[in-house]
Amino acid sequence: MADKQETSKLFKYKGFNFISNVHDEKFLDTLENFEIHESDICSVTYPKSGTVWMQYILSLMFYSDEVTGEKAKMTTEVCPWIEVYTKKFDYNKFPSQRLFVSHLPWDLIPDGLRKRGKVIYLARNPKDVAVSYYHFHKYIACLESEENFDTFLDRFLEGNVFGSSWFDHIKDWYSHKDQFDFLFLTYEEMKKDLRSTIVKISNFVGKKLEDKTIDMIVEKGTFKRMQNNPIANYKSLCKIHLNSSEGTFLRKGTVGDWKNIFTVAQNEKFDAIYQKKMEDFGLDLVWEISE
Ligand code: PPS
Repeated sequence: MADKQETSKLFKYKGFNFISNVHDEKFLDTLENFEIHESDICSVTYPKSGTVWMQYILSLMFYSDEVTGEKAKMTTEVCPWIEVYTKKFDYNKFPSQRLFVSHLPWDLIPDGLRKRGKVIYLARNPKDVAVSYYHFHKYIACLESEENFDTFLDRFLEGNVFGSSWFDHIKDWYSHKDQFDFLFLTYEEMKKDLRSTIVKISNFVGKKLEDKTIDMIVEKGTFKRMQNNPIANYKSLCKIHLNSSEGTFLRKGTVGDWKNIFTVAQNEKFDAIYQKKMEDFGLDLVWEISE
């Protein structure tokens, strides 16, 4: 097993699980009144749903010169996490077009986003989320990993992870979507047709893109290109902030990887819980696609 350095603990803040060493209660206290600008764009995800992918795509859309080339900045500098305090940033000194990513639940998001700014909610089918999260816990040495997938899956289904329950996250956001200027997207549709998704995003955020810019974003946003790109692959960031040990942040980037790890019993259990929790939620997710 990897060298475990200082293990982070989950802590609850207003009912939602955060991670010590990454999140700070005092900073979280300030978020409710975090000033939101008219042009702010915030991409919201449950963990392991394609956050970093969307972060890079938004960065390329608005700040391609800053995240490409020799002096490129990390995507986190151009499109930071709204809930992670970083000494380096004064968000009010950011350029007028601010971009954010967030894992926050709908009720902890800065209230101003209900009045101005835009929210893009990116969802991923929860079986692939669970598998990605399991590997992430092994990779990130400061997170407590589980002995095996079976015990991790229970933990995930109980919401005993950072981000709490996948079910609550998506249902709460989706059922309150009318409070926000809101676009709902899925990881799977990005995988199926990245170009169309980029066009959808650009229409939503009101950013006109030339065909060649869309081509550039599609090309740079592929899994392989991002995996080999130090600006987008999170390798250095994991080393600094999260004590990375083994594995990789951009791991497989596929739809349906859950089929390689779920047993029949795990799948039946998952489906039963999914059906119960999501029965009133009319949203069809994609569980596999042939690539
Ligand atoms: S985190 O830790 O919550 O911010 O993780 P997050 O970025 O939300 O999700 C990580 C998963 O997204 C995959 N990913 C991609 N898939 C396809 N194409 C591209 N370009 C891409 N970029 C990131 C990443 O590989 C993780 O999924 P898994 O299944 O583990 O590979």
